Amino acid sequence: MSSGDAASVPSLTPTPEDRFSFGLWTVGWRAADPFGDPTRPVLDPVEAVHRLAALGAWGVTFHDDDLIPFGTDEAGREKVIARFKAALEETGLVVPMATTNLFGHPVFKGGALTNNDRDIRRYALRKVMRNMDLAAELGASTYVLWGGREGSETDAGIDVRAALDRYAEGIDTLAQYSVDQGYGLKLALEPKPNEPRGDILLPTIGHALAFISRLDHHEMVGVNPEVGHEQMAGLNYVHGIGQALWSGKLFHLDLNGQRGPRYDQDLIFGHGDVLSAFFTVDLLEHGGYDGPRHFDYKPLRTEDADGVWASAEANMRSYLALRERARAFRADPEVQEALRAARVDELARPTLEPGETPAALRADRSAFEEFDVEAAAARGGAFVRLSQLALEHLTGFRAAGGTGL
Ligand code: GLT
Ligand code: MN
Ligand code: MN
Repeated sequence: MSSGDAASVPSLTPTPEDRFSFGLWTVGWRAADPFGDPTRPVLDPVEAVHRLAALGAWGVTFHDDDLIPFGTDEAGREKVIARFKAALEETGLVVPMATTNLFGHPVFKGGALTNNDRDIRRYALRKVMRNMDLAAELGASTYVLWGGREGSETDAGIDVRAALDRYAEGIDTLAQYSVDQGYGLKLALEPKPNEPRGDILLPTIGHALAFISRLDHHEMVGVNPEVGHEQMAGLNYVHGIGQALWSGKLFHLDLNGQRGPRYDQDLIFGHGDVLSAFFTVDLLEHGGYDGPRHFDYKPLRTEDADGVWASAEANMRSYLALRERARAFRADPEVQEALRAARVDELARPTLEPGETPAALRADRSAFEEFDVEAAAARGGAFVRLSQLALEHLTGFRAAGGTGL
């Protein structure tokens, strides 16, 4: 544990045990934006695998079209897959998750699984199934569905209830396909409020969880929440993934950075709201999440290839630095004392006594008639000290033993 002296400064060098994974579309982003052309050349997925492995990553994820360009014929597809598999074998990188591009081709401009055009919905399902076959073959356990084109720009053109019926039908069909094929793939829905559509269906973690509860195959469908997507909606990511964990639905996640409600920035993890990133890592490390630490970011458009690999490394170093700071925070006796002072532990105690009935509570005079409501109202919450201790740990001004530097 860090005590502040150079010899014991923890390493920020990632290893496969840290379970860091990256989408091929992240490091491979060519940086075209609505106002300008790409600033970087095409990145060979095989090179991406080698570079990520050399940096200490554990896994790589992909959309069908990231690996096999749209329209590639069957022979070409087989060749690409064989090269990719060889790179995985050489490096030991795993494929924990895969997903489908249901947003790039103009055919999906009006949606995929919820397109008004039934033939397009059937095409979209087939496109997903084809890549589920490959995901299973490569050993993935999670299949992500981001419905970026499921939505509308005008409320006149969409029947939301019918769209949700078709969305549910699509997800249940894919879940059934995984069962029928014996793939063992669980599905993870990724919420986003807007962009590229004016409004996207399942805009937040909460919407997605409510939707999942209505599915026939609800037990095999969870969420893949992205930091920036919740923050675009002005929501608290830590609370969002907290509720997903509480629901047993945090199947996977997309870590990145965002600076408030604006366009989807996909910054390096920690390069947006750093205090929220600290509490995100604290929750993941201490809240029972054991899935991949997956980064979904875009290397800045200003960067060349060196900048791309520096940014991949930066995501992992941010996570490791925050993990170390979160551990120091939890280990600090002053923090533990401050947590007790703020009664954080008391919230884990059920409000009713074991076996106490509503009628018994109704009859308990100490809970109401004799309760000193004014004294309770006058008690301070003691949250400021706790919050400041977190900031002082985050900024490195306190060491694990609880001493200021
Ligand atoms: C796209 C989107 C991401 C999703 C990817 C999965 S695609 O890049 O912006 O947030 O996670 O489909
Ligand atoms: Mn994402
Ligand atoms: Mn994003």
